[in-house]
Amino acid sequence: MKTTQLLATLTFLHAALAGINWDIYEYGVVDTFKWSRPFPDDGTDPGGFHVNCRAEGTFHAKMYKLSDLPAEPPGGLSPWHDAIEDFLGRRSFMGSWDGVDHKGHDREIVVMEYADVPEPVRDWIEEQQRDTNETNDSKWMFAVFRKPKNGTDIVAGTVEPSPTAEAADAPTQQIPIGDKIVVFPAGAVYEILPLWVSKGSKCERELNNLSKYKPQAIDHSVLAWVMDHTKPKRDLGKRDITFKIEAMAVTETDEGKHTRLMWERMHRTIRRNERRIQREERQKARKEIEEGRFKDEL
Ligand SMILES: *[C@@H]1O[C@H](CO)[C@@H](O)[C@H](O)[C@H]1NC(C)=O
Ligand SMILES: *[C@@H]1O[C@H](CO)[C@@H](O)[C@H](O)[C@H]1NC(C)=O
Ligand SMILES: *[C@@H]1O[C@H](CO)[C@@H](O)[C@H](O)[C@H]1NC(C)=O
Ligand SMILES: CC(=O)N[C@H]1CO[C@H](CO)[C@@H](O)[C@@H]1O
Repeated sequence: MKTTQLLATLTFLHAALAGINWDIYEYGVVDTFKWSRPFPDDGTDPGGFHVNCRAEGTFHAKMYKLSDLPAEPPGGLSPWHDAIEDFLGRRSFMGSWDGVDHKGHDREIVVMEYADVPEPVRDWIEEQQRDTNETNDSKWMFAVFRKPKNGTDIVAGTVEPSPTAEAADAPTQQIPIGDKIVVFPAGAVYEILPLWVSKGSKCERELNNLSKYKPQAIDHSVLAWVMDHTKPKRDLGKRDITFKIEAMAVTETDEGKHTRLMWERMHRTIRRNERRIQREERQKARKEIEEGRFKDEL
């Protein structure tokens, strides 16, 4: 092979492998994680579907391990240590990116400035929080905390959701958005990916409608995936990461529908034939037993 060819092959391999999260194979994935990439990662459309609109966004966050909890910021999360432990302790861990579970104190959590979280996501988080109560808040996977007021201030628990528009005149003490952070296992974002990139896109209404969001393409659905996420440079004491989300609204093409129906018909025919063969084999077996008994009696 010529050097140029070899280089081209290596470049291609590198690009292909760069997209793989090797932690999946090294550490495993939590049982509850059922998501997989619903469209090709090379920018082409999902087969048999027309993409009506695409939206994407890149977000800045910090990624910590649970072993960082007792350490002082910025390397650790000591002001929120007990509050985060309490929050996570009452829920089953949803995994990190791709549902990966690094286990024990190596489990990862994402921390973001609440102001960096898009408005539709904040609305969803607060709706969940209002919806639940003391006895059952396990559905609510995003913990919103206030920032400490000084170097010795300890944050005791999550903040109350901001009042709804109707209740906005209620005399509550509002914490400014810039004084709040949100903490969550990365695996929690997959439930609501389209909300992260809906704002300002051409299909904002569709992306904001979570009942259209599906794990796999069907006609008139919304698909989304975490296309990329960086790792913190922990060896340099850094926790910063970015993650990129892409969402799309799709409709099935006529050709896609035609092909799907053909496959479905073929599968039905194959299943019918399998059942017929099984039936015939059972009959044959019964007949052989009866004939065998007849021979024995002779
Ligand atoms: C709180 O949640 C529990 C358990 O899901 C439920 O039985 C109860 O009715 C809820 N209470 C309120 C006030 O929503
Ligand atoms: C730090 O802030 C907390 C909460 O507001 C307050 O109770 C405490 O007195 C403050 N400590 C100092 C040293 O300013
Ligand atoms: C959301 O999508 C569902 C399913 O397509 C549809 O029935 C519903 O009307 C939509 N809701 C809104 C607010 O557009
Ligand atoms: C006690 C109780 O109602 N637990 C429920 C809390 O919510 C989660 C998720 O919605 C359910 O799985 C639990 O059964």
